[in-house]
Amino acid sequence: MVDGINNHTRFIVDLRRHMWMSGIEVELRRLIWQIAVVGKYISAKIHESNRKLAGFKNVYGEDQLALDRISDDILKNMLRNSGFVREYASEEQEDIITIGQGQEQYIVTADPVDGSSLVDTNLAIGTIIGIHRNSIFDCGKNSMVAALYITYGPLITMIYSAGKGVHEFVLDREGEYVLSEENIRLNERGSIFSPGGLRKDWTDSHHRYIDKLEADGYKLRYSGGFVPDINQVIIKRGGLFTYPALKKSPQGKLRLLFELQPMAFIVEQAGGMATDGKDDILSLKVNSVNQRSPIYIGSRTEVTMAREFLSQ
Ligand code: AFP
Repeated sequence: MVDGINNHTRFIVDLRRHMWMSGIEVELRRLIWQIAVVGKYISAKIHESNRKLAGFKNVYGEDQLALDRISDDILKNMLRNSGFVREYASEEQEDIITIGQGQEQYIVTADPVDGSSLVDTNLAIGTIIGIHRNSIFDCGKNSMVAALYITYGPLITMIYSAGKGVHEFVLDREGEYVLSEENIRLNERGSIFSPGGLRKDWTDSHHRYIDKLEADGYKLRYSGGFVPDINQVIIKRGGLFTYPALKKSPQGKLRLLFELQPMAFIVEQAGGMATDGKDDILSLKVNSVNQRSPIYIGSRTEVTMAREFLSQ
């Protein structure tokens, strides 16, 4: 039971209780909990920024940190103090950095504020986290143990998977993450598509694939924020997000480690698929922190169809 009324008593399953009931091991659930708490601080910083993103100078002409940098610092400091994290890799850092003593179990990857260029428009943005046990310079299948993302929209929501299904929590007015959707499963096929990149830069095979989705009646839903765009595929129980190989950038735009692996982990756990057009995203070996990859992610029907079109 999620949030039911029984004998006039309201039972709420919060994040900590849910992870405990799911049998997630203690250090991992504490780590996920702490990252979820950081989401509250990042959300406060988004409000404080009052939609003025980078600023770099405040009204007094003093240097100011961008939202991305501040959020990265908050996250890094929290992870350093957690005692569970050995290394940290972030979109905001050039390289992977050591933050533990060496015996800690986990390596965390982060895109602290994805879609920050949308802040001024007041569209949803998010935080994306991957949690690895082994070296991140492997494929996600071998190294990942959990992933989560937080969406800062009209509501603040957190979706996580630690390999035991995909679950959504909403941050309530008391500051508690309360379970709202348990064991989310994507349908075999959805009805929305979210295609990145400019049409003129698409390859012919990608063009043909998108034409097919349009002809089949898929509705266009693209905000320019990876987190809300993937989130709607998950919450609507299907559909497709793609940021393809472009003629001038065959690796596309999105980063394997910070954006694609965590979302692929979650979507696969929800019964969907994620591919670069040929191979599964989680089977791609990471060679560098800033590695990019094309992506087709969502329901099985659409992702399988993408593979077929791209192989022609
Ligand atoms: P920003 O973090 O610079 O806003 O980029 C967002 C993003 O990495 C990802 O969230 C979007 O899916 C993608 O870029 C959108 O890219 P386009 O602006 O090329 O559509």
